[in-house]
Amino acid sequence: MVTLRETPPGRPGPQRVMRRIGLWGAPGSGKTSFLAALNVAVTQSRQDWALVGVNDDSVAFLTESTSALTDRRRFPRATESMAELSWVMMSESEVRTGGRWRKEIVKVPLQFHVDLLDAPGDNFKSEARTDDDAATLKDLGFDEDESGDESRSDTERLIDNLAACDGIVYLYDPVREKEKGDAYKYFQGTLAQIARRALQDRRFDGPHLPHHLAVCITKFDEPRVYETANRRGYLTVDVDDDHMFPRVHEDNAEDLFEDLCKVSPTGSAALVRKSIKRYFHDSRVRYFATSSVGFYLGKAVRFRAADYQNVVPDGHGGHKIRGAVYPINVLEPLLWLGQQLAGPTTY
Ligand SMILES: Nc1nc2c(ncn2[C@@H]2O[C@H](COP(=O)(O)OP(=O)(O)OP(=O)(O)O)[C@@H](O)[C@H]2O)c(=O)[nH]1
Ligand SMILES: [Mg+2]
Repeated sequence: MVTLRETPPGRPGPQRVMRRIGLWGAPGSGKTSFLAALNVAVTQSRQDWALVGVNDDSVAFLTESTSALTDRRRFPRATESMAELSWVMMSESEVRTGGRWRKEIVKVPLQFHVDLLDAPGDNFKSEARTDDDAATLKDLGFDEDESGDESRSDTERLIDNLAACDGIVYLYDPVREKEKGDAYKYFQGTLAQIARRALQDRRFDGPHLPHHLAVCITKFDEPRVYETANRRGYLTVDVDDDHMFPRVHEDNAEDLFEDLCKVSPTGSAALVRKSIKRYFHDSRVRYFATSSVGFYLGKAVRFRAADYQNVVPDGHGGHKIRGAVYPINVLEPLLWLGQQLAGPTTY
């Protein structure tokens, strides 16, 4: 475990948020790249965050995947087996203390745990279920989907873990959706299983699941995604960003998701959107346009719309990263979830 800085006597102790955050997304949607970019995003952040692995495997993942992205400029390989990662994100938060007459603002350490499983996306595919499961799912209004159950135990562990989380990062890959139109296949089965577990544990909040959901539209740097956001007028620039990288304002990210749903050849993305609306409380969902690698800068100081593509074909059927990596909205979804789950900060 991580040792925390001692808080002076009489001062509020560290705010420990021991909440769990899960990761969900179809194969190739960018889950491992997102995690690999997190360390870079933390380092580049203007806020003082530190990301620390709590066991050897988690430290090794941080070191190796970050160096693959930044030094070798390679994406991680497709995930073949499930990896358990456990990190602590640490910063400081300002807290108001004191009684009615004497108020003081002090800085206290803030930390939250990110425990997650990085699994091959295939585990999220809809699966055949037992008769009991089928009956419960039917009661909840879900349709069944027939497919194999080879990796049942890994899948069960993954879904149990996701269901027990307080916050979930769901990665939606608009590029895959445009080509394969199968987002719902990797969404509905998992959602049904999470719902079943929430029902068993009496965690439903009215008609809604109790989880907070950060929906990340991945590969925002990809021309088809970037140009859609540009055409719709969703782009904005953070005034504090020296490189002036475009972003989608958080008020428009949901609109971008909706627009991208319309180009799905199967209409599958629209079903994902409907399910999110139906099963998650509006106030617990936020959309982000995310890129793990960001835009190409080269030797320029500022973003150039004429030459922004940071991911190009490697000549062997894969992709390589052209220049330095500037993750966009990788840290932010986790911070948003961390803040939602932390509760009020006033003592
Ligand atoms: N343009 C762009 N492509 C990305 C980005 N992130 C991932 N990719 C592409 O998507 C591919 C798959 O990314 P992964 O991170 O392996 O996806 P995954 O969800 O972990 O995939 P599985 O482990 O197979 O389930 C990468 O090899 C890249 O080609 C991104 O931020 N921008
Ligand atoms: Mg992976």
